[in-house]
Amino acid sequence: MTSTTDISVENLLTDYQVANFVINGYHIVEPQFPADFHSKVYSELELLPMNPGDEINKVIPKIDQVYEHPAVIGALSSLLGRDYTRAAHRHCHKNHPGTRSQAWHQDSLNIPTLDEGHGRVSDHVQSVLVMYYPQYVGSNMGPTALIPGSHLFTAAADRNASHGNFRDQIVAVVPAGTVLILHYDIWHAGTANTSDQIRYMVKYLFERASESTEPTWNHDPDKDDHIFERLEHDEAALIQRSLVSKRNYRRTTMWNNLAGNAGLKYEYHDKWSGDWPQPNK
Ligand SMILES: O=C(O)CCC(=O)C(=O)O
Repeated sequence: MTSTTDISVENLLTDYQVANFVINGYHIVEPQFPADFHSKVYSELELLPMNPGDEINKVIPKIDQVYEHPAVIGALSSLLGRDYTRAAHRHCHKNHPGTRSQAWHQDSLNIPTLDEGHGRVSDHVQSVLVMYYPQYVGSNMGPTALIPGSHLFTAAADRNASHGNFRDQIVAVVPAGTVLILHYDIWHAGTANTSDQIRYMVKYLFERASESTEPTWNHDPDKDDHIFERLEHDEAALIQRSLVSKRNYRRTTMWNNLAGNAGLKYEYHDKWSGDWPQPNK
């Protein structure tokens, strides 16, 4: 759990960044460390004789410093509230050269009988995955792929898992030390490592502990109209037209759940009336 003394205002997200997260389901932080910090983490990872699982932070305590960096704390406080907690589960992915792509998946299991925190929550941010890459990840080094906006859909078929590429998917080609925060429900996958270098990625999970009564980021109520416009119109990955209203409703509900009493007013309107579509020339 964080204490408010760890949180500095300049590290909190802006309205624009929180809207990006609601729309796309991810946010990237590049915490600043001394030049050799991440290469030292990489060297320590290379020395591990086995995967320590949840104990990765005990074996390499430097990794906790990444997750406790003020820039990461600021982003997590903005998305999960200031009293967010760190889950006991952690995992280090070691992708050797030759590792094949993972199947697309959501980490949330959506099994109602499991403890709270394992269901899908398409209108809130209850949990996030936080992935740390101690080395530069090039496009051939097994970057994490994700489908922007896919955290908002509960009806995505399990057979998505057997698909290859999706239109509008993105891959996280990132500098050493990047921290990628993902909504727990987003569809993602590790991709093939066709390089000659090992790609490490360490994953922690963080959870919301309480409902926010006000925005926990740098909120400016004067931006509300602009934010509402973005939630209504910004594309993440292209979807079928009839799903747009459901998506937008979930976006606004997610924003409002984060914003507590400073929520936006959602009103359904028929945006399809008006000019007929024009024939393609
Ligand atoms: O290795 C990766 O980039 C992704 C791993 C992953 O999908 C996961 O930890 O859930």
